Amino acid sequence: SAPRTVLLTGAAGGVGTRMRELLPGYGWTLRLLDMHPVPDAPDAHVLDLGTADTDALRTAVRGVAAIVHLAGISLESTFEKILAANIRGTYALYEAARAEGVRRVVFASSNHAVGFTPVPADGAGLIPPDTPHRPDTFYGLSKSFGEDLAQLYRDRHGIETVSVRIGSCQPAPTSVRGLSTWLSFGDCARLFHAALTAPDVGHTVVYGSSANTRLWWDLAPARALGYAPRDDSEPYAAELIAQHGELDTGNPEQAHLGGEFCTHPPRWPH
Ligand code: 15L
Repeated sequence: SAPRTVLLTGAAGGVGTRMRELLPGYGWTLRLLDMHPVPDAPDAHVLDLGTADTDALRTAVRGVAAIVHLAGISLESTFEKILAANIRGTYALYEAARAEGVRRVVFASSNHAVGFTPVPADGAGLIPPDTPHRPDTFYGLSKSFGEDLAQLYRDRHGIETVSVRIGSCQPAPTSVRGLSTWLSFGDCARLFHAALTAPDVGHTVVYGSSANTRLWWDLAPARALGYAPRDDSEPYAAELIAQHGELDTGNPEQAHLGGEFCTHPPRWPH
């Protein structure tokens, strides 16, 4: 087996594409998986986790030290599509990991697992990872499920997972909400590397953001894994606030961590 080889699922996606560039810089050799062909990666495992046969999936995970699981629908969709891609897909991946003896998963959970949590008032405490699940969509529900699945595989089978409730992993924040939720690509790679290397994580849930001045949730659990974020969205604040106005938690679209996912969720186009 290859101690520094990581299987990256969703390797052709928005976050996966950037992690393909950045994670090798931390010494990881990547094996790639996606339902779509991965550009410039003829060796990628091209399969749909929701429908793949067991043998193909076991072959994809065989011998890796860990899995970074990004694959899935990343916006709201029909329950049936979420069920196949995110719920069955994540189950199938863990089952293959169990069968092949893979010991560590980094799961791309989402703030939308707790999206209906109210934005903390000024001076109130930051939201901790053990706040109750309050999914804001079927998409968020699939992330709540993934976190519970990770706990099950930890307790029954000893597979360790860091569930990272990613905020908004984009080149730059694009909304006033994003000033609180932004995760730069560089910090995302730093956090995934910490989650891959921290000892004895059991099942640990952390938030995934840069060190934003306007954070809503507690990054201490991520820092405890060794994550040292370098970015802060604050330099984008003046322009975004001039354009859109200050955050207004009296507006239902801005009242909860999940933002517009709570009122009119963006939908998966495919
Ligand atoms: C997510 O979970 C989505 O995958 C992403 O597209 C963003 O919308 C992000 O959350 C967010 O909350 O900004």
